[in-house]
Parts: sequence; C-alpha cells; structure tokens
Amino acid sequence: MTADHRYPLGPMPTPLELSAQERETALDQLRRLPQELRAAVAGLSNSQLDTPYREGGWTVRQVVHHVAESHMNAFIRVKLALTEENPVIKPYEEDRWAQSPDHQLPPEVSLTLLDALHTRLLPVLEGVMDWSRPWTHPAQGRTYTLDTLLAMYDWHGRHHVAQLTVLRGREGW
Ligand code: NI
Repeated sequence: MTADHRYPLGPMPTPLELSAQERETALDQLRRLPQELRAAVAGLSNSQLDTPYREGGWTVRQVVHHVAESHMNAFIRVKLALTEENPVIKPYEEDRWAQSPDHQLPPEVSLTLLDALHTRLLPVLEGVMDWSRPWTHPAQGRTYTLDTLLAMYDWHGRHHVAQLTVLRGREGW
C-alpha cells in the first residue's frame, strides 16, 4: 500500500477532554462543514459523483450522503448525552446504510439536510455547560465524554471533505 487514501487526516481522535481553545476550533470547523462539503463537490458531473473516492471505496455521492446520516447520529448522541445519565449509544452498520437507495439521490438532498442539521447542532453544542458528560459505546464497552463527541465529529467532517479534495486533486477535477 502506498498513500492511505482512506485516512487522509490519520485516525479518528477520541480524547476525553479538550482545552477551551480546542473546543472553539472544533466548533468553528463544524460550523463551516456544510459549506466545505458543498464546495468539495461543486461542479462535479454525475459520472464524477459516481466515482469511488478510492479503489473499492464509496462514491463521491455516497460520501456526501454518509456525512449527513453520520451527523444525524451525532446529533442524537449529543442530545442523549445531554439529557440522560451515561446513555449507551447505538452503533450502526455504515457500509450497509450506504447500500440503500437513498444513497443514489442527488448530493444536494444531503447538503441541504446537513445545512439544517448543523443549524440545529451548533447551538446545542454552544450551550453545553459540562463537556465531561459521559456516554458509553456498547461494542467497545468504553465510556467517553461530550468532548470526545465534539472531537470525533469535527474530525469526521474534515476527514470526508479531505477524501473528496484529495480525489479531485488526483484526478485534476
Ligand atoms: Ni465516516
């Protein structure tokens, strides 16, 4: 294997605690994600949208739909952690989700969804008083915090945008 196109930013971070500055940076990046994802697919043709971002990987279109549904899960996880005591979150089979027919829709559907979703997610995060509120991942049996969710989903959005911009650079699109 040469360059790892799957993880252009390296692996997902799972810190239990962030500094105030790191939180500000992460919130800022999450705020910008909808427009950056939109920019990452702007002007692509249908055949470009149906090109895998790497050999054997999801198509550009599937990546966009994945980000929207992943961040819907993020929204639910944040709300659970804020309203319940150490809730157990629900993992999901993201590769199987990506095989369903909604992943063939125009990317605009999920770009619009992500716009609205982040318009709701950001004030929820900006209102967090206690970033140490816990939640548990059942498969790993590990307990994390709201800071972990913030770091994970900040990384997650940028990770998928980078997959697409790396592809566009490689293809000269
Ligand atoms: Ni992902």
